Amino acid sequence: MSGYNIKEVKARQVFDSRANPTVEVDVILECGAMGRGTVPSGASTGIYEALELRDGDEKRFGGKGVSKAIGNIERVLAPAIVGMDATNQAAIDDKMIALDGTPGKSNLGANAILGCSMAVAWAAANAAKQPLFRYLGGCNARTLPVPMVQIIGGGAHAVGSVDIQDYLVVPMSAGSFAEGYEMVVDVYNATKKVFAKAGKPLSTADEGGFWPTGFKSNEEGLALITEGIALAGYKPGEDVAIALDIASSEFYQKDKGTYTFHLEDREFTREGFVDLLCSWVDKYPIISIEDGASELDWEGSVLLTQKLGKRIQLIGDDLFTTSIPRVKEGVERGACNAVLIKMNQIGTITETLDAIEYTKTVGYLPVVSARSGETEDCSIVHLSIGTNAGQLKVGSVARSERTVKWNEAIRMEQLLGAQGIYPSGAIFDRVKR
Ligand code: 2PG
Ligand code: MG
Repeated sequence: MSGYNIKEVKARQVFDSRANPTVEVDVILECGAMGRGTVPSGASTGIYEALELRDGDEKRFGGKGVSKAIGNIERVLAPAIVGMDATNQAAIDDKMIALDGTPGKSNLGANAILGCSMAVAWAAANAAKQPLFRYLGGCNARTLPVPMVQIIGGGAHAVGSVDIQDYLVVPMSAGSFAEGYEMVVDVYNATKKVFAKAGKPLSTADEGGFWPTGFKSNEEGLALITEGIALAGYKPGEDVAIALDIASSEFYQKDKGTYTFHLEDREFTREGFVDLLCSWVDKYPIISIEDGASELDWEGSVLLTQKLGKRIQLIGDDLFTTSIPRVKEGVERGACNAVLIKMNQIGTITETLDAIEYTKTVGYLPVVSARSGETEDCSIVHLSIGTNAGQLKVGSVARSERTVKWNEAIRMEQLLGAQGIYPSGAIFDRVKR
């Protein structure tokens, strides 16, 4: 399309919310429109994720520099995509994938490729004077996501605390995104009071949730949040429910096939760990569990799905890594009923859109997600609305790299007005049979 051809690609090193360097790319079109993509970074990364290229030079940023990735953009990717039509996202992404030539983007780096891919999408949307969600999804892209919000952060996001990574809440009875968000903000503030009453310091973990200091067990967090929901004036389970990201790959003992809670000095067999999670679902208002079994333990995921898959949402994150072949394998084996969608696990916008499409086709629920290391980029909000995904997980309601996403969803809900759709807690009916 005239004026939509890429004129210039500029890459730079910026920093994420954990003070690590990351890749940022600007794409400028012939018409003068500009798009920017800033790449996030995980801490509990799955072994099947596309490669995040880091310099490895311990003297700078402990090896986490991104100058190689930026060099790859400047030397290889930019010259190849300059001149291409920015509205042909799939052709641009295919070209970058081909230039890399490896299944895991380990040659040029998924961070280098994704930065370009995101910037191209924003540039095309800006040139078309459309919000990114509408550019990506067309005129029927209008589903606001149900927010999944972290209240307590543990695991790799609060090292040395509890073993479980995310204790989150989900509004169930809200009529709009804005109302649902208000409810989880109430719960966050009420849980703050519960923490203060229990004499717990109010420090924050990597994603803005409370750092679980002085916890004696992993279960303690469930009790505190349930209390917080009630203190905020909501009915636990009916108005606001709990979601967990166990991130169990982090404490799975591959050689023995066991799960270890280091905090409690307890080791579980696969069956024992599944039983523990089932007992929590019986006792607490839990609506969703992510990575309840390790990325290496298909049998654990299948067993958990047999026991809970008709009652609650079971998400595969490290298990699926936004990869269609892995989701396919999960469907064939009967593992989980939902897929966490992270752009940088796969490395391009096109592959992310394909993964969401595939997830829907097989009847699983897509849950678009941020990473623990984030920036002011809000592409994922548009990705969730643009694909009518229905759910968005962004960490907590504190810290600007999180609120930049939630606030964008509030704005987009206002922009959509009466045409916006908000699925509310009914979205979970699709996994209950
Ligand atoms: C996850 C994410 C977000 P990370 O595991 O789902 O909580 O964490 O980005 O560290 O993988
Ligand atoms: Mg996870």
